[in-house]
Amino acid sequence: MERLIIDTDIGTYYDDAFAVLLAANSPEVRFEGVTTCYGDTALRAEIACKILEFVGMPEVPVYAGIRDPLGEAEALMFGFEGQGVFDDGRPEKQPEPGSAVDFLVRMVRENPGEITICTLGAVTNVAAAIRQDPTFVTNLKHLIIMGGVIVPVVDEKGITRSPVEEYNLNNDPVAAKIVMNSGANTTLVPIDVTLRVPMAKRHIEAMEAATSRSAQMVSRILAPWPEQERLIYLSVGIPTEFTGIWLHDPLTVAVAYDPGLITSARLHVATEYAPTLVPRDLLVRHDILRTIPKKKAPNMNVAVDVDAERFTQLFADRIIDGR
Ligand SMILES: [Ca+2]
Repeated sequence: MERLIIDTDIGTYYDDAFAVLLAANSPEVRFEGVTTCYGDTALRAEIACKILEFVGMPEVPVYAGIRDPLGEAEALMFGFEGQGVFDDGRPEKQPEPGSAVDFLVRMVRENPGEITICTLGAVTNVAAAIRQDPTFVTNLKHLIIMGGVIVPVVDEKGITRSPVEEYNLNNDPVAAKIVMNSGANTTLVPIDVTLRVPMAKRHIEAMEAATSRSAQMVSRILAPWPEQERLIYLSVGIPTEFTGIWLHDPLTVAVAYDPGLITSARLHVATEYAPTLVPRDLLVRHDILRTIPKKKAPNMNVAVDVDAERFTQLFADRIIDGR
């Protein structure tokens, strides 16, 4: 059993909620807790509470984490966080009192070599835990980070689908540097790999027709997304007829207990600001934190490929047949 904590910016995109639902429906996982990061972490914690309560797992503790990035960057909220989740009311379940960072530190210290943390947003909480406890890194079993870009994805029309910047790490570059340089047993699941796991239409339709509570929640959350995603793409200048429903965060959780889903390479990955040509902005930017492999002794496992068919089927099956 993988003893798992999910650290998440749940609410902004749909996939964090799907990742929590996947963990809740994975018998391989002992679900130890959820911590929230980035921006309105109290709202995010309430969203996590609602989802856990909805599927009958109110015993999983939820802690609101650090709101602001460690550097000077301000956290951004899109304004549609929680859409669909609260359709039938707010949860009775409340977040635990106390800080997410103290929870992470306590769990890892009291259970050396036992705890896996999946980060699905800015890594602010984990960076703070590393700073707070010098034994955190060695006591942590496994840190799995959804973040970064190793090989930018260019589609058949020549449009860069995964620019060289990636949302999670760029939302707190200071924390990203601390975590990536920490020496923790790390697996990086970069967005160029997670962009290979869109949900198939047949899977979406099967979930919409399913009756499990998890499938009902997935359908509720998903409802506004095809149009919302299109508008987001347009707002950053990427014209597209169809955007996928991406399972970035669920894949990251599944890797915790089924590492054979990905092909990984041992690489040294550094984070740095490097001058970056961003065609859509028609300028070179110097404020984008990049994840760049170096010819140095490897410091982490990096996902370089994924068995997309097996993973998307696993996800759909777990949601449809689950609680
Ligand atoms: Ca996320």
